[in-house]
Amino acid sequence: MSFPQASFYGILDTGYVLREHCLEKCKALIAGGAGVVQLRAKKQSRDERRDILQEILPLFESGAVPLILNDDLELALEFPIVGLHVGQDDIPIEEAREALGANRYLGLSTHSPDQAAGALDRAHLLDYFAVGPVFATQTKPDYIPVGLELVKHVASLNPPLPWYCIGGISRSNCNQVKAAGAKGLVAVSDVLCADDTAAAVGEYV
Ligand code: TZP
Ligand code: MG
Repeated sequence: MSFPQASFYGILDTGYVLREHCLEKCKALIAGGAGVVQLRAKKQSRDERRDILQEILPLFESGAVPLILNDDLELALEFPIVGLHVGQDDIPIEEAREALGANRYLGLSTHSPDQAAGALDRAHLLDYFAVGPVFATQTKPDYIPVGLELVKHVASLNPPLPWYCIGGISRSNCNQVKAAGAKGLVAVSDVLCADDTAAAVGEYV
């Protein structure tokens, strides 16, 4: 099992998608060519998150596109094919890896050169890491943007595992992020708020 370094990583974020549109938006992310999909359902209860997961799970059963759950280890463990994404303030990756075992994916958010170095130091525990927010974003308003400088810095380290740039990325600025050395991009609001999410993802891919 090796995690893909896809050109586009999609996030089904319930801050932008009504419950009744989750399945359709998730299908659109995959149809557009997202190489990974994360469910990010921060406002929901675990039961509500489970309900969304159960609905979208059949889309991932072929194994072609990994499904990652944001920050709910216990719920991820209920589903054999679901991986986990954690932030710096969530469960430590040592504990998460121990609980997940070797056969599930684990990703980590990083927001500084030190945190990126920490991800590289512990690359044996991780399947991928994310770097951001690159630009200011309403999706994660309390974070200071890391800018293209951190993208360039991480690219210069030539990470031995997949990594994704995230935060404030849109179809109009993504070329700058690519030019800074990004391998894979995440855009949340830009594709989820597009009328045609699949077409928007397709433009990135
Ligand atoms: N982590 C860092 S920035 C971010 C997350 C979840 C939000 C990205 O959302 P958008 O709408 O693509 O700026
Ligand atoms: Mg978190």
